[in-house]
Amino acid sequence: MAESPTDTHEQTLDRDCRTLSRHVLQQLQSFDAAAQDLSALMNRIALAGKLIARRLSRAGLMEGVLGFTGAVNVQGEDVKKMDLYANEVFISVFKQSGLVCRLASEEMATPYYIPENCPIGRYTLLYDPLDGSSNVDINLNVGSIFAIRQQEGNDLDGNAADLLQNGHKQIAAGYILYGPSTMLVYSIGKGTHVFVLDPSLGEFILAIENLQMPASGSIYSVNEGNFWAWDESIRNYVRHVHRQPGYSARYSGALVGDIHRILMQGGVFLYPGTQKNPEGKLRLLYESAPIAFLVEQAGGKASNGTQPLLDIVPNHLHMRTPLIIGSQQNVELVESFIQKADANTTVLQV
Ligand code: FDP
Repeated sequence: MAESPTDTHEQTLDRDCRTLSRHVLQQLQSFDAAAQDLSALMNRIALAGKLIARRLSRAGLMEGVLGFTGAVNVQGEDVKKMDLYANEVFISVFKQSGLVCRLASEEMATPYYIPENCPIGRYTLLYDPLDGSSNVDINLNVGSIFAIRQQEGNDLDGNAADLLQNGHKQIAAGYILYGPSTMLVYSIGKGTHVFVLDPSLGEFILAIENLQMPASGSIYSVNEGNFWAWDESIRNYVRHVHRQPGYSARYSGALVGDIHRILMQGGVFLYPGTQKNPEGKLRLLYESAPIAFLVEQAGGKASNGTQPLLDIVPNHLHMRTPLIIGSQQNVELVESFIQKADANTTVLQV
């Protein structure tokens, strides 16, 4: 961050030392082994973010970085070379760390086990290595999303069944936004905090502590290309918004970018179900639950339209869910349209 003329040396130094790993320890107010582990875990995630940011910043200059690999992932989506790279980066930074026994990612059908970590690594990292990858070839913002969960039991059959639990079980969650600057936003259940990568130091430095998002906002963020595939209740909500003065549509095609705007400025992001995909597109464990954790810690709200998002228990690792998330009042307004439609359906059925 730029030094202002009034900054004393001490202030500048103090600011430059507000690093991510130190912040985690301060939040936990402890230096015990569990606190050190969580701090080290966040530090590794930050390293993954720096490696991915570095590659993205030079992607247009290097051979073999952009475009598709030709493979299709477990989600049925074409894999980009950067998806693959980002996925491998997270695995590499956690090898020999002693911290994480398993990594579960949107890009892998089953979790990746790191046997040398397993006797002691009691955490699991869940992640979307490169969110919004349709933006990657055109140099627009993309992100990485992560959550940390405690491993329960020894997972001897390798099914990772203990991961099928609600979002309140997340110990930490966050995202890295690769934009004009690289930002890391995280929560360990003690508020939501924003860090900016200072490239001259190679460190994420605290920029906003205890971010509180506005209770309402004028942004609505949704892919309106799906308008005729949505349920009538969502169409009615969007018709309502069109008639209100002051709303603005903003949709970048990368969840992390759209959520970052809403966290900062308020409003609502929606990815509802469609006729073809009633559960929508976003993955509960790797995308929706971590983002919901952050947004709720910043005073916002997240739901699938009828149920708090963090209460949903997945029935398989790659489960998808509709997502309505953002400022509390905006989310409640969308929910009221869904409830109205549900009530009408019940009356018709009676
Ligand atoms: P992408 O498939 O490009 O990785 O994670 C899914 C996601 O992007 C989100 O980042 C984004 O909000 C959404 O899909 C965009 O989907 P649509 O193109 O269907 O709007």
